[in-house]
Amino acid sequence: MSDYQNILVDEYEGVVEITLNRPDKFNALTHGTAVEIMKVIKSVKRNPANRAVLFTGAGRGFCAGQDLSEVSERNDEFSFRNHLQSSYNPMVQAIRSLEKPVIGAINGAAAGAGLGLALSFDIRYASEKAKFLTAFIGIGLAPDTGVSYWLPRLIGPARAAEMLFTNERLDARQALVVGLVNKVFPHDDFLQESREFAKKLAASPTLGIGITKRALNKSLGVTFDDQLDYEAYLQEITGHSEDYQEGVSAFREKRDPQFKGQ
Ligand code: LHQ
Repeated sequence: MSDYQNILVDEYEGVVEITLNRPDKFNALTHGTAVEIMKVIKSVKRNPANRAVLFTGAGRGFCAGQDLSEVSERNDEFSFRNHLQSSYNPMVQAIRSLEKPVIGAINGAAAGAGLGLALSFDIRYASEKAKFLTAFIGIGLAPDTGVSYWLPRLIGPARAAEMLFTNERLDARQALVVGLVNKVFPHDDFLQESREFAKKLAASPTLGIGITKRALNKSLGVTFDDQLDYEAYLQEITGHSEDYQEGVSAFREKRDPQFKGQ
């Protein structure tokens, strides 16, 4: 997985690390970046050796959203709808539906569609230098890239409205308090902490995590009773997995389990 123009891709111990790599533009998004991210996610989906994904950004920013130097060059025929439906929507859909853990190591500002990208991850670790802003209203836009879906679910509708209406910036500590990020670390430590966490997840029962992700995704739009049925259906899958056999054997034999992800 090399030869990308907008991202760097590294692999270690079951983890695929994707670094947004346009640091002079705070890793602002383009169609090309979205296409490259989708290619990597597709490849991760197919490769059983890839058992976790870690996203981060090069330089001072995580991702400043749409590259505004790119859109300003477009003419009146430019369709926002088509752009979103061909770029950022399938990108965050691919991440969300990937049945493997996706972690964000948020190094700096996450804004606009870059916030949407960050919110599509399962878990976010942040540097003390991270900051979070919706940015859309700052240029007269409404939210896109899933921000109006995840933000109220993560921080509540009134807090989401405040961030969206006012373009308020949350620093990493504030983001932790409201539930936008899972953990905050000093900047010098946060990437290593995020990598260790990704490696730990990559050595976990990947099938079980994938099915868990499927259950969590489903829970966002169904009743309690329907979710109970869905859980029972899904447990039929994990209950016949190799990792379940290994987990129970290891428990009985009082040893650490060796999960293969199957
Ligand atoms: C940038 C950007 C950027 C290019 C910083 N583009 N260069 C979807 C579909 C179609 C169209 C429109 O939009 C969308 C969805 C969206 O994502 S809308 C939201 C677009 N994003 C923004 O409005 C965010 C704009 N940026 C900012 O608010 C700030 O730059 C943040 C808060 C990200 C960082 O602030 P600072 O730490 O003060 O850094 P800075 O402002 O000095 O920026 C650093 C450099 O990055 C600077 O370049 P320069 O050459 O002057 O050093 C910026 O021009 C560049 N940059 N965002 N989106």
